[in-house]
Amino acid sequence: RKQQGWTLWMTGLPSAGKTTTANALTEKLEELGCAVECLDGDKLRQHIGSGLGFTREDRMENVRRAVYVCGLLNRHGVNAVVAMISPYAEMRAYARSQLTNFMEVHIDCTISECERRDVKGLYAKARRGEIPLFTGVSDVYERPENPELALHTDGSEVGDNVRLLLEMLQTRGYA
Ligand code: GGZ
Repeated sequence: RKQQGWTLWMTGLPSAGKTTTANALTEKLEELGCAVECLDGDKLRQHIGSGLGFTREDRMENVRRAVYVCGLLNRHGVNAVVAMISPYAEMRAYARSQLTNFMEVHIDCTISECERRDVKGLYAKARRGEIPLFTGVSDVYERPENPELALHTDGSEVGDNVRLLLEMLQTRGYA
């Protein structure tokens, strides 16, 4: 039987840098010969999230599906790097309860910096009142209270954050 994999779960505001950090880490891990899959909320919504919106229930269902996929991968020794807003403490606690070798990483960035980046122009739309449940503007983001790691993306380079993530994985014997 293969050894059980791990799941590294990145949570944070829209435009905080989850996707960038997750992709950079995944690339690095692949170079190191690690079996890893990156699951991005935005992509998951395109492929296995049809019909899901942004109500609490729909976000919970979105996370539930991601957790299920992570469980399948981990069971076969494939590790998972997840990048999802996952704004509610309850859904992150759910992920933690379902997965073994689970690590929660807060991709922390001030809302003003996220809003300045506004990768897809959604903050601007939300400010104009055009998105009723937009995380950080018209919907809550519950900051993680006890994440395994918190990374700042305003003022730190992606490469430095990847190094910190690798250190955490190595400390745990995961990489
Ligand atoms: C938050 C939204 C919303 C609303 C569309 N609230 O930065 P993006 O654009 O590419 O990634 C965000 C993505 C959020 O999907 P997640 O699956 O990560 O969210 S959750 O974990 O809460 O289920 C954003 C876009 O979808 N987007 N409308 N109202 N983000």
